[in-house]
Amino acid sequence: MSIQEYQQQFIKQAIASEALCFGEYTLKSGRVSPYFFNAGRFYSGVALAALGRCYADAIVASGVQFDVLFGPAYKGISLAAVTACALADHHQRDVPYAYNRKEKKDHGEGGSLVGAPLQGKVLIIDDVITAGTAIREAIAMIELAGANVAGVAIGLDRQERGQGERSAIQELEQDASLAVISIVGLNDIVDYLSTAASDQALVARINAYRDRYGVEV
Ligand code: OMP
Repeated sequence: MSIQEYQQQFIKQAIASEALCFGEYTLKSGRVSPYFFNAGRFYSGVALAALGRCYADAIVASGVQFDVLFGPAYKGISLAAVTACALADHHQRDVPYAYNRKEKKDHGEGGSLVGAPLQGKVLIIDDVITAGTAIREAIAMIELAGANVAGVAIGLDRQERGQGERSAIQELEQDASLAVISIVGLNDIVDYLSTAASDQALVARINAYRDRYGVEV
């Protein structure tokens, strides 16, 4: 499928905000990657609003049905909030949202869950899944609250192998039968960069990384 308008907007905004950076980055896995995605860099009102629209567009395009959004602490919290706003402003959908605290409060409203009650089908909003550790924790929290996980929406699918031949995303889709929605995958970024003649050396470095660690998509 050709790249959608919201996907192009996402890549443009990510590069402009330096949320998508190119260089040499050592990942949690120890792999040295020629690019890194850091959603924390979407830190202005314009960038966040654009990001929320991209998540909302990707979610609506996927057709995944859900009742509540859940943003795991920390980065998922603001992502779920801006997505809920964009669904209301641009898709006429008033969706409740919730998030967790990393540390339980024993006073005030108490507990570690904040916002809407976790009921029905829950869509998790996060930035990136690499090994899937953070997402598995969020899934456990939702199930403990007695709700079901409808799926996960993330900004970027790095499309690289986990421990085995598949990516953590493919494992979630195939083994846990979850819908994983990503605004873009690495292949979209490569397609986007390939159109600019000045980026050919960068594309070559990313392709070399992809040959070494990438999965079939
Ligand atoms: P998992 O919990 O292993 O799925 O990985 C998510 C984490 O990957 C994030 O919390 C980041 O620390 C890290 N990360 C990025 O944020 N962006 C990337 O492009 C790559 C990584 C990474 O280290 O793999």
